[in-house]
Amino acid sequence: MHRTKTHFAARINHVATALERRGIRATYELHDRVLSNRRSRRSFGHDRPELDDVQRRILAALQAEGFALVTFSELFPDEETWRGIEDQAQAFVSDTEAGLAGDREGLRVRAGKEFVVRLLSYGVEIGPDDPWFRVCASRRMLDIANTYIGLWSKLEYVDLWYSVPQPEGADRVASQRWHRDFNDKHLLKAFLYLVDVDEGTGPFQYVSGSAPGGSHADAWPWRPLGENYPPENELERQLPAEAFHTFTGPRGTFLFCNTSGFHRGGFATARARVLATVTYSSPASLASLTERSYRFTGSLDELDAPTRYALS
Ligand SMILES: O=C(O)CCC(=O)C(=O)O
Repeated sequence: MHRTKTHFAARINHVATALERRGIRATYELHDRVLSNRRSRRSFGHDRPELDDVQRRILAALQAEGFALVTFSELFPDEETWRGIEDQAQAFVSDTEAGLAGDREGLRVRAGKEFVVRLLSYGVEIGPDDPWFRVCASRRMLDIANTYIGLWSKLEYVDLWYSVPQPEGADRVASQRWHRDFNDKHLLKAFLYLVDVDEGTGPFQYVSGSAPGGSHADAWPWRPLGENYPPENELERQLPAEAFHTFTGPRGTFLFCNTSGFHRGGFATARARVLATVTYSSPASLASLTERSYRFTGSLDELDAPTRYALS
Protein backbone atom coordinates (compact mmCIF):
# COMPACT_ATOMS: atom_id res chain seq x y z
CA MET A 1 0.00 0.00 0.00
CA HIS A 2 2.68 2.43 1.01
CA ARG A 3 4.71 1.63 -2.13
CA THR A 4 1.67 2.21 -4.35
CA LYS A 5 0.96 5.54 -2.70
CA THR A 6 4.57 6.64 -3.05
CA HIS A 7 4.56 5.61 -6.69
CA PHE A 8 1.32 7.52 -7.28
CA ALA A 9 2.69 10.65 -5.58
CA ALA A 10 5.84 10.45 -7.68
CA ARG A 11 3.76 10.24 -10.88
CA ILE A 12 1.63 13.22 -9.85
CA ASN A 13 4.80 15.13 -9.10
CA HIS A 14 6.25 14.22 -12.48
CA VAL A 15 3.11 15.36 -14.30
CA ALA A 16 2.97 18.60 -12.29
CA THR A 17 6.61 19.35 -13.09
CA ALA A 18 6.05 18.68 -16.79
CA LEU A 19 3.02 20.98 -16.81
CA GLU A 20 4.94 23.67 -14.98
CA ARG A 21 7.78 23.47 -17.53
CA ARG A 22 5.29 23.80 -20.37
CA GLY A 23 3.76 26.82 -18.65
CA ILE A 24 7.13 28.51 -18.21
CA ARG A 25 8.10 27.81 -21.84
CA ALA A 26 4.80 29.22 -23.08
CA THR A 27 5.21 32.30 -20.87
CA TYR A 28 8.71 32.91 -22.24
CA GLU A 29 7.53 32.62 -25.87
CA LEU A 30 4.59 34.91 -25.21
CA HIS A 31 6.80 37.56 -23.59
CA ASP A 32 9.41 37.23 -26.32
CA ARG A 33 6.97 37.53 -29.22
CA VAL A 34 4.27 39.76 -27.81
CA LEU A 35 4.07 40.98 -24.25
CA SER A 36 7.51 42.32 -23.30
CA ASN A 37 10.09 42.16 -26.05
CA ARG A 38 7.96 43.66 -28.81
CA ARG A 39 7.69 46.97 -26.99
CA SER A 40 11.33 46.95 -26.08
CA ARG A 41 12.34 46.15 -29.69
CA ARG A 42 10.23 49.08 -30.83
CA SER A 43 11.80 51.44 -28.27
CA PHE A 44 15.26 50.43 -29.46
CA GLY A 45 14.30 50.75 -33.14
CA HIS A 46 13.02 54.33 -32.65
CA ASP A 47 16.33 55.59 -31.34
CA ARG A 48 19.28 53.38 -32.31
CA PRO A 49 22.54 54.46 -30.64
CA GLU A 50 25.58 55.40 -32.69
CA LEU A 51 28.50 53.13 -31.92
CA ASP A 52 32.15 54.08 -32.17
CA ASP A 53 34.88 51.91 -33.75
CA VAL A 54 35.60 49.80 -30.65
CA GLN A 55 31.92 49.16 -30.00
CA ARG A 56 31.34 48.28 -33.66
CA ARG A 57 34.25 45.83 -33.56
CA ILE A 58 32.74 44.14 -30.48
CA LEU A 59 29.35 43.97 -32.14
CA ALA A 60 30.69 42.49 -35.38
CA ALA A 61 32.63 39.78 -33.51
CA LEU A 62 29.58 38.95 -31.37
CA GLN A 63 27.41 38.64 -34.45
CA ALA A 64 29.96 36.46 -36.28
CA GLU A 65 31.17 34.18 -33.45
CA GLY A 66 29.07 34.81 -30.34
CA PHE A 67 32.05 36.34 -28.50
CA ALA A 68 34.32 39.38 -28.67
CA LEU A 69 37.63 40.00 -26.99
CA VAL A 70 39.06 43.45 -26.17
CA THR A 71 41.02 45.06 -23.36
CA PHE A 72 39.19 47.10 -20.76
CA SER A 73 41.24 50.20 -21.59
CA GLU A 74 40.15 50.09 -25.25
CA LEU A 75 36.56 50.58 -24.18
CA PHE A 76 37.17 52.63 -21.01
CA PRO A 77 40.46 54.50 -21.49
CA ASP A 78 40.22 56.68 -18.37
CA GLU A 79 42.50 55.48 -15.58
CA GLU A 80 40.08 56.43 -12.83
CA THR A 81 37.43 53.93 -13.90
CA TRP A 82 39.96 51.09 -13.91
CA ARG A 83 41.43 52.18 -10.55
CA GLY A 84 37.97 52.20 -8.96
CA ILE A 85 37.36 48.60 -10.03
CA GLU A 86 40.85 47.56 -8.97
CA ASP A 87 40.31 48.98 -5.45
CA GLN A 88 36.98 47.20 -5.29
CA ALA A 89 38.63 43.93 -6.37
CA GLN A 90 41.47 44.28 -3.84
CA ALA A 91 39.07 44.74 -0.93
CA PHE A 92 36.99 41.77 -2.17
CA VAL A 93 40.06 39.54 -2.49
CA SER A 94 41.35 40.36 1.02
CA ASP A 95 37.91 39.78 2.60
CA THR A 96 37.47 36.54 0.66
CA GLU A 97 40.91 35.20 1.53
CA ALA A 98 40.41 36.07 5.20
CA GLY A 99 37.04 34.26 5.09
CA LEU A 100 38.51 31.20 3.36
CA ALA A 101 41.32 31.02 5.92
CA GLY A 102 38.83 31.40 8.79
CA ASP A 103 35.42 29.91 9.45
CA ARG A 104 34.06 30.79 5.97
CA GLU A 105 31.05 32.51 7.58
CA GLY A 106 29.82 35.46 5.63
CA LEU A 107 31.27 34.27 2.31
CA ARG A 108 28.63 34.53 -0.39
CA VAL A 109 28.39 31.18 -2.15
CA ARG A 110 25.43 29.41 -3.75
CA ALA A 111 24.55 25.80 -3.04
CA GLY A 112 26.22 23.50 -5.59
CA LYS A 113 28.63 26.26 -6.68
CA GLU A 114 30.77 26.56 -3.55
CA PHE A 115 33.84 26.96 -5.79
CA VAL A 116 32.90 30.57 -6.56
CA VAL A 117 32.72 33.24 -3.88
CA ARG A 118 30.67 36.28 -4.89
CA LEU A 119 31.00 39.87 -3.79
CA LEU A 120 27.28 40.54 -4.15
CA SER A 121 25.26 37.49 -5.19
CA TYR A 122 21.46 38.07 -5.10
CA GLY A 123 19.08 40.31 -3.16
CA VAL A 124 21.48 43.23 -2.72
CA GLU A 125 21.06 47.00 -3.01
CA ILE A 126 23.42 48.85 -5.35
CA GLY A 127 23.89 52.56 -5.73
CA PRO A 128 25.27 54.58 -8.64
CA ASP A 129 28.65 54.98 -6.92
CA ASP A 130 29.61 51.32 -7.13
CA PRO A 131 32.58 51.29 -9.59
CA TRP A 132 31.80 48.06 -11.49
CA PHE A 133 28.06 48.75 -11.51
CA ARG A 134 28.71 52.22 -12.95
CA VAL A 135 30.52 50.60 -15.88
CA CYS A 136 27.78 48.01 -16.40
CA ALA A 137 25.02 50.65 -16.35
CA SER A 138 26.94 53.05 -18.61
CA ARG A 139 25.59 53.88 -22.05
CA ARG A 140 28.89 52.62 -23.46
CA MET A 141 28.03 49.09 -22.29
CA LEU A 142 24.26 49.31 -22.67
CA ASP A 143 24.53 50.52 -26.27
CA ILE A 144 26.57 47.41 -27.13
CA ALA A 145 24.16 45.08 -25.30
CA ASN A 146 21.04 46.69 -26.75
CA THR A 147 22.36 46.76 -30.30
CA TYR A 148 23.52 43.13 -30.11
CA ILE A 149 20.25 41.91 -28.59
CA GLY A 150 18.19 44.27 -30.79
CA LEU A 151 16.07 45.71 -28.02
CA TRP A 152 16.25 47.68 -24.80
CA SER A 153 17.81 45.10 -22.50
CA LYS A 154 17.58 44.57 -18.76
CA LEU A 155 20.69 44.67 -16.60
CA GLU A 156 19.97 41.44 -14.76
CA TYR A 157 23.05 40.51 -12.74
CA VAL A 158 26.25 42.22 -11.68
CA ASP A 159 29.01 40.82 -9.48
CA LEU A 160 32.67 40.10 -8.76
CA TRP A 161 33.75 36.44 -8.50
CA TYR A 162 36.63 34.70 -6.78
CA SER A 163 37.02 31.16 -8.15
CA VAL A 164 38.65 29.06 -5.45
CA PRO A 165 41.45 26.69 -6.57
CA GLN A 166 40.17 23.12 -6.52
CA PRO A 167 41.98 20.23 -4.84
CA GLU A 168 44.01 17.87 -7.00
CA GLY A 169 41.85 15.22 -8.63
CA ALA A 170 38.64 17.29 -8.34
CA ASP A 171 36.13 16.81 -11.16
CA ARG A 172 34.48 19.63 -13.06
CA VAL A 173 31.02 20.42 -11.66
CA ALA A 174 28.16 22.81 -12.49
CA SER A 175 29.32 25.77 -14.65
CA GLN A 176 32.83 24.30 -14.85
CA ARG A 177 31.23 21.88 -17.36
CA TRP A 178 30.05 22.74 -20.89
CA HIS A 179 26.57 24.23 -20.76
CA ARG A 180 24.18 26.76 -22.21
CA ASP A 181 22.79 29.38 -19.79
CA PHE A 182 19.10 28.94 -19.14
CA ASN A 183 18.45 32.69 -18.77
CA ASP A 184 17.46 33.68 -22.28
CA LYS A 185 18.42 33.31 -25.92
CA HIS A 186 18.75 37.11 -26.14
CA LEU A 187 21.68 37.20 -23.78
CA LEU A 188 24.95 39.05 -23.37
CA LYS A 189 27.49 38.61 -20.60
CA ALA A 190 30.78 40.38 -20.09
CA PHE A 191 33.74 39.12 -18.03
CA LEU A 192 36.57 41.41 -16.95
CA TYR A 193 39.66 39.56 -15.72
CA LEU A 194 41.06 41.19 -12.58
CA VAL A 195 44.09 38.86 -12.34
CA ASP A 196 46.25 37.29 -15.05
CA VAL A 197 44.48 34.13 -16.19
CA ASP A 198 46.37 31.09 -17.49
CA GLU A 199 45.47 27.41 -17.81
CA GLY A 200 45.76 26.92 -14.03
CA THR A 201 43.47 29.86 -13.22
CA GLY A 202 40.28 28.36 -14.68
CA PRO A 203 39.99 30.33 -17.93
CA PHE A 204 36.61 30.92 -19.52
CA GLN A 205 36.00 28.72 -22.58
CA TYR A 206 33.48 29.07 -25.38
CA VAL A 207 32.24 27.23 -28.47
CA SER A 208 32.02 29.79 -31.27
CA GLY A 209 28.87 29.68 -33.37
CA SER A 210 26.90 27.81 -30.68
CA ALA A 211 24.54 30.66 -29.76
CA PRO A 212 21.12 30.74 -31.49
CA GLY A 213 21.55 31.70 -35.15
CA GLY A 214 25.16 30.42 -35.23
CA SER A 215 26.57 27.51 -37.24
CA HIS A 216 26.52 25.17 -34.18
CA ALA A 217 23.23 26.38 -32.75
CA ASP A 218 21.57 23.05 -33.55
CA ALA A 219 23.75 20.99 -31.20
CA TRP A 220 21.52 20.45 -28.16
CA PRO A 221 19.78 23.70 -29.17
CA TRP A 222 18.84 26.39 -26.68
CA ARG A 223 15.25 26.40 -25.56
CA PRO A 224 13.60 27.55 -22.35
CA LEU A 225 14.41 24.93 -19.68
CA GLY A 226 16.11 22.80 -22.33
CA GLU A 227 18.86 20.19 -22.09
CA ASN A 228 21.59 22.63 -21.11
CA TYR A 229 24.31 20.26 -19.88
CA PRO A 230 24.97 17.56 -22.51
CA PRO A 231 27.65 14.94 -21.79
CA GLU A 232 31.04 16.70 -22.04
CA ASN A 233 32.68 14.06 -24.25
CA GLU A 234 29.79 13.92 -26.67
CA LEU A 235 29.82 17.69 -27.14
CA GLU A 236 33.58 17.68 -27.72
CA ARG A 237 33.27 14.78 -30.17
CA GLN A 238 30.39 16.28 -32.11
CA LEU A 239 31.71 19.82 -32.67
CA PRO A 240 34.91 20.73 -34.58
CA ALA A 241 38.02 21.37 -32.49
CA GLU A 242 38.48 24.84 -34.11
CA ALA A 243 35.19 25.97 -32.55
CA PHE A 244 36.53 25.58 -28.99
CA HIS A 245 38.22 28.69 -27.58
CA THR A 246 40.09 29.09 -24.30
CA PHE A 247 40.50 32.63 -23.03
CA THR A 248 43.70 32.93 -21.10
CA GLY A 249 44.90 36.53 -20.85
CA PRO A 250 46.31 39.28 -18.66
CA ARG A 251 44.47 41.37 -16.10
CA GLY A 252 42.24 43.82 -17.97
CA THR A 253 41.14 41.24 -20.58
CA PHE A 254 37.51 42.04 -21.37
CA LEU A 255 35.35 39.35 -22.92
CA PHE A 256 31.81 39.72 -24.27
CA CYS A 257 29.85 36.58 -24.91
CA ASN A 258 26.38 35.23 -25.65
CA THR A 259 26.31 32.48 -23.05
CA SER A 260 23.16 30.88 -24.40
CA GLY A 261 25.95 29.29 -26.50
CA PHE A 262 28.15 26.58 -24.98
CA HIS A 263 30.72 27.72 -22.44
CA ARG A 264 32.40 26.69 -19.21
CA GLY A 265 35.05 28.02 -16.81
CA GLY A 266 36.17 28.72 -13.28
CA PHE A 267 37.90 25.35 -12.88
CA ALA A 268 40.90 26.92 -11.15
CA THR A 269 43.53 24.37 -10.18
CA ALA A 270 46.62 26.43 -9.35
CA ARG A 271 45.59 30.00 -8.54
CA ALA A 272 42.36 31.85 -7.77
CA ARG A 273 40.64 33.55 -10.68
CA VAL A 274 39.12 36.95 -9.91
CA LEU A 275 36.81 38.65 -12.38
CA ALA A 276 33.94 41.09 -12.67
CA THR A 277 30.86 39.99 -14.54
CA VAL A 278 27.57 41.37 -15.82
CA THR A 279 24.51 39.90 -17.54
CA TYR A 280 22.14 41.68 -19.92
CA SER A 281 19.00 39.84 -20.94
CA SER A 282 15.69 40.60 -22.58
CA PRO A 283 12.56 41.59 -20.62
CA ALA A 284 11.07 38.18 -21.54
CA SER A 285 13.75 36.50 -19.44
CA LEU A 286 12.91 38.53 -16.35
CA ALA A 287 9.23 37.84 -16.93
CA SER A 288 9.59 34.06 -16.98
CA LEU A 289 13.03 32.52 -16.41
CA THR A 290 15.27 34.68 -14.25
CA GLU A 291 15.30 37.22 -11.46
CA ARG A 292 17.28 40.42 -11.14
CA SER A 293 20.10 40.12 -8.62
CA TYR A 294 19.95 43.66 -7.14
CA ARG A 295 17.81 46.67 -6.42
CA PHE A 296 19.09 50.00 -7.72
CA THR A 297 19.02 52.59 -4.94
CA GLY A 298 19.80 55.65 -7.07
CA SER A 299 17.26 57.99 -8.61
CA LEU A 300 15.73 56.51 -11.77
CA ASP A 301 14.29 59.91 -12.73
CA GLU A 302 17.76 61.27 -13.40
CA LEU A 303 18.57 58.57 -15.96
CA ASP A 304 17.97 58.56 -19.71
CA ALA A 305 15.24 56.26 -21.03
CA PRO A 306 17.31 53.16 -22.05
CA THR A 307 19.26 53.24 -18.76
CA ARG A 308 16.10 53.68 -16.68
CA TYR A 309 14.60 50.73 -18.56
CA ALA A 310 17.68 48.58 -17.97
CA LEU A 311 17.71 49.19 -14.22
CA SER A 312 13.99 48.95 -13.53
O1 LIG B 1 33.19 30.88 -14.41
C1 LIG B 1 33.17 30.74 -15.64
O2 LIG B 1 34.12 31.00 -16.37
C2 LIG B 1 31.90 30.23 -16.30
C3 LIG B 1 30.81 31.20 -16.05
C4 LIG B 1 29.50 30.72 -16.53
O3 LIG B 1 29.27 29.59 -16.82
C5 LIG B 1 28.45 31.71 -16.65
O4 LIG B 1 28.63 32.88 -16.28
O5 LIG B 1 27.39 31.37 -17.16
